[in-house]
Amino acid sequence: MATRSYQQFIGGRFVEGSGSGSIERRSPATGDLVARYRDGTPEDVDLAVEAARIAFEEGPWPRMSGMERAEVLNRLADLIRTNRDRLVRIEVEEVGKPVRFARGDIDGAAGLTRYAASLAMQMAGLTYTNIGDGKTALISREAVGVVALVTPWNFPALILSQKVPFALAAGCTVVLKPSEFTSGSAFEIAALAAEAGVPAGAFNVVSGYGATAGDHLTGHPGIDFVSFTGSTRTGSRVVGNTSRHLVKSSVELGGKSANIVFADADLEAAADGALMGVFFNNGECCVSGSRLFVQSSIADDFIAKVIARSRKMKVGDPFDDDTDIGALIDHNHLAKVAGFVKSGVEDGAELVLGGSVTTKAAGHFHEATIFDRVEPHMTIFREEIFGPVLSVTRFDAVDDAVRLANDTAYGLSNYIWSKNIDTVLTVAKRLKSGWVQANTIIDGAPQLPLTGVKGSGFGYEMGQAGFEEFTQLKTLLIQTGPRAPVFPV
Ligand code: TXE
Repeated sequence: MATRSYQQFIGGRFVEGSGSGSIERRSPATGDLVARYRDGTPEDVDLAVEAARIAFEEGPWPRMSGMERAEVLNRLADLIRTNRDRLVRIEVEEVGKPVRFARGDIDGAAGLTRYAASLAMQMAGLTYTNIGDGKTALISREAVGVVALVTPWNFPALILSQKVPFALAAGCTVVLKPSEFTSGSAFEIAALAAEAGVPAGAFNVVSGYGATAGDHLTGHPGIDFVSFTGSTRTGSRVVGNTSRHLVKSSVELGGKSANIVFADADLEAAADGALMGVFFNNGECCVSGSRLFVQSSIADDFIAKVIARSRKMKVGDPFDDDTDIGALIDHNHLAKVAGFVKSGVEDGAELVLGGSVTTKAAGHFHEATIFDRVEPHMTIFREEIFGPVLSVTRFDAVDDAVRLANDTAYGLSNYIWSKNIDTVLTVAKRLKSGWVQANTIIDGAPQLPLTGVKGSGFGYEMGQAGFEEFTQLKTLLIQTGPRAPVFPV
């Protein structure tokens, strides 16, 4: 595939944009120039917000019936499916993720879009007729308005699909700022949305850097709601931006999830889960199970099993169907991951597998890496590494597992492996995270909301709750018949 060049997508068509700069994206696996995006300026953002505002106030999209919006979104889901190979290729080239995971992302994007279409038809309110003589109250659910969406680089098409179709289903209009590393699929999907019948201005994409385009967009006075996915640090800045204009926001941020294996678990399944928890998507995943807690009575054997399987992880060409771990997003991130590994060694954790930047191929690769005997004071226990690096900690009692799991600034997801339903339920209730999965890991469906607590943010993605983020309630109270005077004459 030749180098792809994208202009800004504003008002239903590709436009040059106001700035002269461009962002070059090189494949993190090969170094080849794979894409060029415009270096979006505040003026580009202003134009996109204006286009979205006109589309919201005057355009057909918010006024179309739920059925009509659902038809358009279902066509978009079909188009994502028919363009699967192209979208997969873009994700692999720009992100460096293994192709089999990229296929799952694009299928997931189509699935989320189809689910959002079904919600467009379910947008309903509530009526009260029991609040007094002659009184009727109608509580209606309305589109929140023009929404700003900011997405990260680890699942470009998938995470935008956790936001865009849900916003469109509600009747909102959208300005999306994708990551400066991986903007290709956002432009491709915006063009497909136009082909599916999303009217001009209802879905705009502006590429650019976070500090310029992203910051201007999330602090824009013309926006009614901001949905952000990214780092905790940037999320906190975004919430600062939105608070200036008292704009509602939803922020899905980093994580440091616990993956807890009890002695009575199906240990084969749990071992596979341990690998999935840390190596899926190169470990560049907010819901990674990057802290593995193993009950002491089975620890030696179980950890040996996990190490033996991890040794087989194939690191390299992300286009190879057999590759398990592809290239990390860029050299800075690779250096950051390597820095965490160094700190693990210096802090006294036991490096039992890997630990090096791999020399197997050109590009930004890191070996599957495992540390045993990791303790809570160590940096690798506390910080989100976002790479193929697993921390293992042993525990004795259920209480210890819960205490260790909750000993983090984050609260996005946690995982439990046990055949005992009492253990599963009592531990799940005590874990401080928006998401808990038992005997499965990094699993899900469009119907299931994702949310964080603590440093992992707030607000919902996906599910009915994720849809409702893009709506607001309006209460209409009507008096029919005579109203008792408050100041009788
Ligand atoms: O994230 P940023 P980065 C974590 C992960 C990773 C670290 C840094 O630990 O190593 O964050 O990644 C835009 N106003 N996650 O630096 O900066 C930016 O352009 C508005 C977890 O890439 O948060 C991009 O579109 N927007 C995470 C998006 O924010 C701004 C996924 C994310 O970038 C902005 C990614 C600003 N001032 C990283 N500055 C997850 N939750 O899955 C940047 N951006």
